[in-house]
Amino acid sequence: MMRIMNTDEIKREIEKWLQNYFVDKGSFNKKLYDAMYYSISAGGKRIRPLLMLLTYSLYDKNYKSILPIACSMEMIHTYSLIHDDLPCMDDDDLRRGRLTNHKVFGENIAVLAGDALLNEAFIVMFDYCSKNVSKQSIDSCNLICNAAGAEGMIGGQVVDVLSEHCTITEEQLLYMHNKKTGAIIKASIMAGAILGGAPPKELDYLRKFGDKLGLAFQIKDDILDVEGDIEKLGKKVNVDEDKDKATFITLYGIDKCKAICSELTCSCLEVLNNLDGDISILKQLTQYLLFRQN
Ligand code: GRG
Repeated sequence: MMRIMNTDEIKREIEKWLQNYFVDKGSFNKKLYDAMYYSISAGGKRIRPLLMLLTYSLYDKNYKSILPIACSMEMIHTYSLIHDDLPCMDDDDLRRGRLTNHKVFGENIAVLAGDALLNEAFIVMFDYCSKNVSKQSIDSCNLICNAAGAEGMIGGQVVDVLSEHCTITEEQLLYMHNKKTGAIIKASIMAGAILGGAPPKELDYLRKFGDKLGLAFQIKDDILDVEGDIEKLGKKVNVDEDKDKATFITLYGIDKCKAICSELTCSCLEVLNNLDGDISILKQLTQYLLFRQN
């Protein structure tokens, strides 16, 4: 009998992999691992690894074989959160329901913990590639590295930093969010599909899905910053307004943002309908992201 997968089961595997990875790490540098593990074990929705594993599962049910790559994505994401919270960036003291990394470990260790998580992600990816030598593994890791870099997440973050207290165009705002948030989400989806051996036509559909989902995710993030609950979010609200940041809310207003977010979600579901595999869990996750409270 075929076992039915669900997101809770996959999330448990992600948590287990991450926990095992950090067991008994470090000596004189142990504080660094403590700081890395503090932020990575603080929870979080694990959307990026989940998306990667679910997309992979469309083509190969043995999703556990790519857990290292999926978890390296979570390492990259967590590094970006640690750095984003630093005093020189957003200067936040609450993240994932806990004090931010620098509030607990100090700014110097927090910077290094972020750096080390990014490096650790590269180590995990290289290790996977050397054990699974194939064009798919190299292409997917290459894609992830690009999505995290100057033409991806960091590129978007730069526009975010430079646009504080400024008026920016719709084009700049879209660039900022497509890169800062969208690039890593899309790369998770595409890397999963490439590793699973998706045919080119399906890769095209998943690229479209990734673009739309990344944008919907960021607009929802902007909505939650205005209407969310600090307890559920595990981070401060009204941060964008306090920091005088350009967001989708400042550009379109909250009602239009909600409408765009719903339209994008519908469009994501339509794109998924073109795929041959069992898209039911991917659809559930897409809808959950629209209605999420955190
Ligand atoms: C390199 C100095 C330096 C800084 C990098 C790139 C960067 C800092 C920050 C950008 C990352 C960022 C905060 C993007 C916004 C994306 C976003 C909506 C993050 C929250 O993601 P969720 O909701 O969080 O998935 P959880 O906690 O659930 O994982």
